[in-house]
Amino acid sequence: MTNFDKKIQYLLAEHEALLSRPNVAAKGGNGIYTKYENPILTGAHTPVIWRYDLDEKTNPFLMERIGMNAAFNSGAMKWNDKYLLVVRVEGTDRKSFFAVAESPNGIDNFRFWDYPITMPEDIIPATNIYDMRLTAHEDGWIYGIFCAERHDDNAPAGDLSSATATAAIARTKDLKTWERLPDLKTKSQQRNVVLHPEFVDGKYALYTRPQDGFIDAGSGGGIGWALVDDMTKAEVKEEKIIDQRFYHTIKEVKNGEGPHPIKTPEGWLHLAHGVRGCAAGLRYVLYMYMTSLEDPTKVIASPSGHFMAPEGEERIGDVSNVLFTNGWIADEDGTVYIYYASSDTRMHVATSTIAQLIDYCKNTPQDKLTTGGSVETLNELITKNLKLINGNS
Ligand code: BGC
Ligand code: BMA
Repeated sequence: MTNFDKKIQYLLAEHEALLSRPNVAAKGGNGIYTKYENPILTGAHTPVIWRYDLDEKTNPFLMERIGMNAAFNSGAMKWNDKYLLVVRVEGTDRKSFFAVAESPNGIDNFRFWDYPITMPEDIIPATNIYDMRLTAHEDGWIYGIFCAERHDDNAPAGDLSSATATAAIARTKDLKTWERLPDLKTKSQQRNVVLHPEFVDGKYALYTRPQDGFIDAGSGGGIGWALVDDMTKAEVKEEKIIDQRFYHTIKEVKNGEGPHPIKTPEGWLHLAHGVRGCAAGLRYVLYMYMTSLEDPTKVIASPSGHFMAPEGEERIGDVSNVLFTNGWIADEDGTVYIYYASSDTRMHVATSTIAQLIDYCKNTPQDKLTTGGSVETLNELITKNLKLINGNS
């Protein structure tokens, strides 16, 4: 074996060791979900054949030629008994693209398919695409809705940062070949648009997130809901805000639907992100709510505060202090695999169950929106517990 071949073998063995590393449940926790010790995907998990030219003639130093910076914000679904993620992979060139990674058990051994998704650009090409929400709709198609970002050409000359966010739509039957549909027509810019899995009154239903500008959700109000006749020419005519933002909460500045909600006998379970601003920038956390089966626009449970927030190494990355989610999988046995990214850098999994998440939503106290209200809620629990502890003595 030549020295060059030995170096390749070493590279492949290191990569395989990373991919096959078992993931174990982290100790402790809050009884609501279990986090795991290792991230499930990072830039280093992307295939060696994406990053290295393995030809000694053209790459005698065996250097990385195409750097992969991060693997985060992934859509998720169960597919042929595998736990499958449509990952936002970001190259060192800051362009993100989608690539499928699959695992046999949902918590480790995630492996990327050989090729990333080549998303057709026959509609209007975008500069960057990211954060796909996957929905296997009852019409038989799997839809991917994602953000298409383009430079805002109305910005003053020299402003190379102003951009526009639009909800782009594609559909597939096999996750390999995608048909691009026209972008969602809406009055405002949109990020975080998610397709509900069922027809509602014979129409497609979308969770939306109207925003005043590229970053600013402004007068948008919160997570919206809109019915659409046809996904091949989707247009939001009327938008109703179903989950509002409030002053001095974890979703004061922005919020957005995560993956599509999970149907349970007690209502639809929703996972979303909430954002507040502080001296360190924007802080992104995850929160939950439930809507009614009879009227999916009606919120029936709204636990206060964050469901999950960045902890330990999750706090640090390219965009620190961020947890973001756009994928979860509910298994037949009631286990829920929550796929979340930390700090725009890496993917993690946490597990819970439908029963625990319903209990969390229904029995976590609601936010009374003031310190006085929070202390009142706290005192009620303390008094109840003290009676339990001292009651029979
Ligand atoms: C980034 C997104 C981010 C958005 C708003 C985009 O350029 O790629 O990750 O959500 O800006 O900050
Ligand atoms: C956004 C999202 C995510 C990202 C987050 C933090 O607005 O759409 O892509 O994780 O910002 O940068």
